[in-house]
Amino acid sequence: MAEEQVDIAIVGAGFAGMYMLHRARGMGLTAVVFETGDGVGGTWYWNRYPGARCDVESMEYSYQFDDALQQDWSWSERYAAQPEILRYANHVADQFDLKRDIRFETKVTAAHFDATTGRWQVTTDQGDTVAATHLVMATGCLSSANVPHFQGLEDFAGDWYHTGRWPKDGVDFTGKRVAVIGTGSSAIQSIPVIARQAAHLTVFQRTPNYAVPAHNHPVDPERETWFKANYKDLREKAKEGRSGQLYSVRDLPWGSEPLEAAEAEFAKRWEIGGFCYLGAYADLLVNKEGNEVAAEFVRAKIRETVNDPATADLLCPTSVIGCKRLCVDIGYFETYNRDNVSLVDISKAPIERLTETGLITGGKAYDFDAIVFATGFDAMTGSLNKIDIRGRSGLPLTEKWEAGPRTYLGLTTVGFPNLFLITGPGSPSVLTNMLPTIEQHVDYVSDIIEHLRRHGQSTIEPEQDAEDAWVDHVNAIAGGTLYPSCNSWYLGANVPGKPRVFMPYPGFPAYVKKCREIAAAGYEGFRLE
Ligand code: NA7
Repeated sequence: MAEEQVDIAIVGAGFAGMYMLHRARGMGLTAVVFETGDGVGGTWYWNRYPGARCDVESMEYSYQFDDALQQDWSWSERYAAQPEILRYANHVADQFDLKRDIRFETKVTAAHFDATTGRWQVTTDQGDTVAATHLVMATGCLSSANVPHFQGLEDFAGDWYHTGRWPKDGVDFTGKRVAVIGTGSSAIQSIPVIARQAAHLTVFQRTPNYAVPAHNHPVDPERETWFKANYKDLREKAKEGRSGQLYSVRDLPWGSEPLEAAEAEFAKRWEIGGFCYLGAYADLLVNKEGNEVAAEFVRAKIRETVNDPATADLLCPTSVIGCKRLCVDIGYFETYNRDNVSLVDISKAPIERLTETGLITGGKAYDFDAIVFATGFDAMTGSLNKIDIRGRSGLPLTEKWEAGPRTYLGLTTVGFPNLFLITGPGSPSVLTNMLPTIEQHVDYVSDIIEHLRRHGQSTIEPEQDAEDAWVDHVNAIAGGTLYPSCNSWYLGANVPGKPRVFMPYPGFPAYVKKCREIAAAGYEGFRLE
């Protein structure tokens, strides 16, 4: 049988893979998408845990490439819940007839660059072998679940779940003794919901996290009408924001107002809810003193909310606020006032092992019917590293990235021609609203492919100097902020043994400008052949 040939092989049918497929078709190219799940949606397909919700406002968390699409779709809440986002992903897939080119329940196991044909040989666990001119990794930043290797996990007789691999049919915790391990965003969203169902919920906390209220509510029809009438301008304005969102970030640096004014500003933003809290001053992620005042304001709110002072103390984070992604919560801290919820501090005595009936920490045994691992992801590189990707001369990507990911623009990497990483390490990605970021990357890749075709060229690969300079540039920017001061997944610090490298690029507008300049200069820093 003749080998299957396509112009573009795309890995992943989340928002990035779906849009890449749509653009490929628009350019008259053949494309195939491989997707492990049995449906579209990527992160929103897998993260079905109770309370899962986007922390970017729904009116902004959507595609903008098609005006009819954005006019047609209506969001029901300020912050959309996972089922609604998954419905949206399916709506887009159906509207643009995407599913016929997506191979579901098909995992890409290897992708090797064949220097003789100049093509990528892609193989899957379903026996596909496809030769593709371009390989687009739309594998997502938070898609490789991090289940810690707890000793004794296989002995546990109850049920266990990871928030990022939640069963499709849901889980009924009614009458059950449940443990949640972790207090990141997934835990902070799921704990209030699980607590309302379970007989008892015990939360095991290694590090407390900052959370600001979502003040979630149904979308006001008048606001929706206004938003849709002004979508074009609003989308453009959002792109001027450092995270590609509309929330207000004042130009003022910390210290430009008296302390009372600063506190009033934090209070005002707390009432608005969401990420705008950190926009009170332009430099809150640079200025330690300002950051500490912003942090202390949140701690005071925690102490005001949580009745038991010892529990409140444990819930108060001490790190820099915003150093880990700020959580946006609905009734999280209040949940600790319930009689059926307890908090166990494991910062000094980690979980020793799991047992048949539960787990042991600090020499004490706890019994459960179910355990929820809200332990996060091997972020940004995890899903790439799970695939046997080999570039020129058979170089494995894992080997090249042994000391941390190295890319040019977070999009390409030396030695791997025509390999494109959508929202890869070294691009703004997780520090932004993912939807516009994805569109910017997919459009950029599409422009590159068009450029190659127009000029009769077949491959693009970054120059070593350009890649080295980019890596240094990202490190220098991150190094000038407070981001590297805590053990976040941005740094890979949550996965034992992972190299500590700050992976996302802070600053969406500067990044987009740089991409444009590079393109205008004939793709400066790239070798086109
Ligand atoms: P996060 O934010 O990485 O949170 C994971 C949590 O799990 C965090 O509290 C971790 O504590 C904890 N954790 C991880 N491993 C362990 C072990 N071995 N023992 C105890 N506790 C552990 O993941 P989320 O899924 O909540 O959120 C990821 C992103 O998704 C979020 O930022 C949003 O953008 C959406 P630690 O802080 O490492 O001490």
